[in-house]
Amino acid sequence: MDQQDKVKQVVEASKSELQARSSMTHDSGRRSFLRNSLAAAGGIGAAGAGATAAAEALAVADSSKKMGRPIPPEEYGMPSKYEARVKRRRSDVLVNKQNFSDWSMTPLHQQQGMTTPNGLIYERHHNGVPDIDPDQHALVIHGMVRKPLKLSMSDLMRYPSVSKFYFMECSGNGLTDWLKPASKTVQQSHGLLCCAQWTGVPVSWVLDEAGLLPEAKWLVAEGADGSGHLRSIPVEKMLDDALLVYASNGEMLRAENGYPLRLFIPGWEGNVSIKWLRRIKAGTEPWHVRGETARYTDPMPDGMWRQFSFVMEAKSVVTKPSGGMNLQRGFNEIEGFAWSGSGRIKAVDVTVDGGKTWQEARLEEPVLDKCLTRFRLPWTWQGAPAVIASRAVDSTGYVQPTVEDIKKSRAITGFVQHGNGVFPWKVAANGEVTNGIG
Ligand SMILES: Nc1nc2c(c(=O)[nH]1)N[C@H]1C(S)=C(S)[C@@H](COP(=O)(O)O)O[C@H]1N2
Ligand SMILES: [Mo]
Repeated sequence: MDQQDKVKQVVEASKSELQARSSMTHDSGRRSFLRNSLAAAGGIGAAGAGATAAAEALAVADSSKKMGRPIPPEEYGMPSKYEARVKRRRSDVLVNKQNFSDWSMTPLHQQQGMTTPNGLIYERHHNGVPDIDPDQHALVIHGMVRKPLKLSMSDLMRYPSVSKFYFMECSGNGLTDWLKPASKTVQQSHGLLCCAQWTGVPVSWVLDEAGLLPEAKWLVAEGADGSGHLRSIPVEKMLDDALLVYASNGEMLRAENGYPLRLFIPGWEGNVSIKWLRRIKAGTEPWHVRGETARYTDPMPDGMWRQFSFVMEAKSVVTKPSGGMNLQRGFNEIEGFAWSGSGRIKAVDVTVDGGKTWQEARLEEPVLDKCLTRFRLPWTWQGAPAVIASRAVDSTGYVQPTVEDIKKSRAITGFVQHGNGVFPWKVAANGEVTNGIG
């Protein structure tokens, strides 16, 4: 028997095994759903290619006929050159005249799994990325404490550490797409969002050492960048779960994410997670800095502006299919992310008919507190126009609102913060997927 015949034999054998398996009756619900919808759709793999084409595909590959690239003495591994299109991108909706106060977005539709690779974590800087030598950097704890502290990076790294998975979202995420479509892709509409495993020292340990006075009710944290970005944070939250973070996803922070040290405030708007952290001062009142008066405030219907809207409330978005994709008829898995700054994701409902009917999606483990949670729903698209959206419910019972719901309690004027409305994607009969807001 020559090579070709052997290959054909293997292909035939695996085909009949597949047939036998698909006629088994004890399949789980999900498997049989997949089997039925794949059968209805004529399968996914090289539809109708047949044994000859399959056998050709199994001929000895060119890559098997030569030596591979050897391991260099040392290197930092990079993604395959074929993945070069996976990049974070600056907004093309709001084009800045300068790029010091700017942002870039995470390609959520290309993120696999739960964590965002370090090179794809969105960026938001008020004055560019400073270059900070960790050997020169120090964190000062002062104000209403018994013993002010000055901690070098090596001091901080002598503390025991903790590693936690959390999402981080900019309160401006989605600000261009409140009322009418502006963004073409989910990267641009929702990409001021990431999830990582953050490593560092609980703020409470350091405050304990400094001897925080009982009268201290607020702390202000300041960055060492050109914007001198600072925010006031209540003591309660700082003692609860705030972290002094020096690493993400197993390595030291990237310069753009706060190297060598950032504050990390789980579940709260990204702008309180001060990067390039240089000091924390304790006092009795918030400081009412520019970022708490002129910025990061929300207009209310009575003409007043709400301050200190810290929590990122439950939100979700479908990432597949999403804007810019072309849907193929037959089996498709609807996929997306849900997250809540108030706790865990309890459920995600998905609609394919613009909200007339909803189906509960499957949540992928692990489902963690204040963390991105992936949801999935198998779907067969028959070719009719569809409007797809998701709606998250969190462990407090809070249900992700529609933009119409939000309008009842907030004044929606131009670019507002904290937009967590249900977000639709439109699927046209030709499979084109576009932004369906408004
Ligand atoms: N020092 C400093 N900290 C900062 C900022 C900044 O400009 N300077 N931007 C804030 C904002 S608005 C957000 S959303 C997050 C973004 O963090 P990232 O760039 O690591 O994604 O950092 C926050 N911390
Ligand atoms: Mo932000």
